[in-house]
Amino acid sequence: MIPTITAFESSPDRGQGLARDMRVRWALEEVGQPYEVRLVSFSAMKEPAHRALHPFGQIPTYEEDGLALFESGAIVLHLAQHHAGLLPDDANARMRAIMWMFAAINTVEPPILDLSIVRIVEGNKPWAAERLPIVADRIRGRLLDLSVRLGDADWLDGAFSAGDLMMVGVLLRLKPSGMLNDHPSLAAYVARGEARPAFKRAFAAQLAVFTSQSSTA
Ligand code: GTB
Repeated sequence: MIPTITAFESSPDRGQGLARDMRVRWALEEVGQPYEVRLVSFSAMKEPAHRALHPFGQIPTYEEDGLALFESGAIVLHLAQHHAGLLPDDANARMRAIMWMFAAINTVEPPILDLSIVRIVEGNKPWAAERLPIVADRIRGRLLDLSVRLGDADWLDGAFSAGDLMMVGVLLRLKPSGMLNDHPSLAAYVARGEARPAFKRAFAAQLAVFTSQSSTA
């Protein structure tokens, strides 16, 4: 059975690849697994039918045979465990790649999300101007530590893995801020991820959702 994922029907980022279905699409492309996409509106995401798949009423979700998953990290891990190409064979190296997936979504991503929240959701609060530099400093700290660990390596731990896929997916959200440019090695790391043919196919697929809508609007 071809798996089905869900994505935004109306992409708020206008197809820049910032929504989390991008990571799932990228992983599917890396492992060569064809997939279908069901586009959901913001209101449909909150309906019981979608909440049965995703208790928090969000995208992405993943359905395949008897399995339904939510959480982009869990979906990418599932794909990496069931297909060759995203996790090393060696048990220790495999676990380290999974560790980097957790580091991406649990250590690096939270302050990056906070930056969006303080800018977009809390931007008109009287304390937003004070909070913004604090959040930005937390991001800078994470970027510095990550760049030190990456050093001059291409990827975080040997060959490209699901850990890199998640880390690049998280860092991409920072591109518009210019903060990555303080660390040329990290900017180059993200660019290496974006240069992968699987990334390009995934990016084009999610962009097509937006461009097809704007051409018929
Ligand atoms: N932890 C979950 C995961 O990793 O799968 C988080 C899922 C999530 O946040 N989904 C968002 C969603 O469905 C889309 S990705 N939001 C709708 C809602 O909560 O009602 C977050 C996102 C949205 C938009 C942009 N953008 O436009 O730039 C970027 C990222």
